[in-house]
Amino acid sequence: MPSIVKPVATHPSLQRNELGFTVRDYEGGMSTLCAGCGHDSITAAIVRALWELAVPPHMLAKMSGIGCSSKTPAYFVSGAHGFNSAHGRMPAITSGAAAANRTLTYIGVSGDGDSLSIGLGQLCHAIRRNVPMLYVIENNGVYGLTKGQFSASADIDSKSKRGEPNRMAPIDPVTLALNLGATFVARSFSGDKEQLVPILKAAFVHRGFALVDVISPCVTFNDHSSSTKSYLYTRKHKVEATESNFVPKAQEIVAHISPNGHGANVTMHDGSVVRFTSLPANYDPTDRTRVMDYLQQHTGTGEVVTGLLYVNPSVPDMHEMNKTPDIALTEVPFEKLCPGAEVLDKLQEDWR
Ligand SMILES: Cc1ncc(C[n+]2csc(CCOP(=O)(O)OP(=O)(O)O)c2C)c(N)n1
Ligand code: SF4
Ligand SMILES: [Mg+2]
Repeated sequence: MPSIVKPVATHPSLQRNELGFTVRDYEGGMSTLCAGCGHDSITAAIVRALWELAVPPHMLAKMSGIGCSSKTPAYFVSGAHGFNSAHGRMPAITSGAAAANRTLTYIGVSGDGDSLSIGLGQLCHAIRRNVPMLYVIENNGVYGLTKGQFSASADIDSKSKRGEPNRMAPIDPVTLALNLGATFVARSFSGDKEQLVPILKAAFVHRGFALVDVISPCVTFNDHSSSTKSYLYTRKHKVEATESNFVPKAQEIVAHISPNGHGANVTMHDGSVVRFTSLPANYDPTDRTRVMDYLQQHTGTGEVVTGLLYVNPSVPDMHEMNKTPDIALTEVPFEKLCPGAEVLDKLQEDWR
């Protein structure tokens, strides 16, 4: 229990969403992270996105592994379900929870260490299965919680706080996800809430697995002048490849003209729309090959390519692939869950 607790009183002038909740209803406990940590800005963006989407707090499940980043779910939506799993095991726990209850909205918050080192296999299989969840990587290039060792996302020649250069090639979660067939892939920056909130909203409603890699500087161990995951470096080298906003299904979509004359609308499975207001020439956010070509051209340039980079709302998710019941297992009548020895014998016979 943190020593400082947020006051429960809410200012009467605070705006309410369609469920009658204020943004305060989507907050969590007081953060115990270092002041200025990028992870806390991501928390604020998650709170905003959930409030704007009017997700009922009790219908949200917050999942995480181990790391400073994995502490994040404690800091938003106190009224949600939550499971803080073992290091790198959040995807398996989320897959199981979603299989048992598909009616909840799932968000997993992980770190670059949690996701790209110990949990790399878990992440890959959650992508392959198209587990219906928003998967946020709070990417700072280090293991913050264990005092700043390089993680697998550290760039070649990026230096540690003590001045040692990293020699190993990084694993880029965005290209990894695209290679594995991910159906929603985005990258953003903790310092850009304006870009991050609409991306998170689209990711929440996406059918299947939505990966959002967020550069999130670690002020204590990796925010110095020779780091490529610092605030300064990211601000200087951030390139907004795609600009998009999120239009909920009830709202009218008005025509738009992008600055470079190139935009697109992508209708999500629930009827809401991602409106791309600016895209690079010849870029199609629904064409995996073109997106991968674009990223390949920008690899090794030092640029940090951001935006909702790829989306395909038409691929079946884990539930459709496995024909899971529409209701939570707890709601399935006992006779159906346990149909008796005769029915099970017949089932086995059919498989012989
Ligand atoms: C099985 C296991 N191995 C190692 C650790 C030690 N450990 C705790 S957090 C962590 C890495 C965290 O890095 P990251 O996921 O990037 O999170 P950050 O703290 O940077 O947000 C490690 C190696 C552990 N807790 N459990
Ligand atoms: S050590 Fe780094 S990642 Fe962890 S809370 Fe502090 S600034 Fe954030
Ligand atoms: Mg980290």
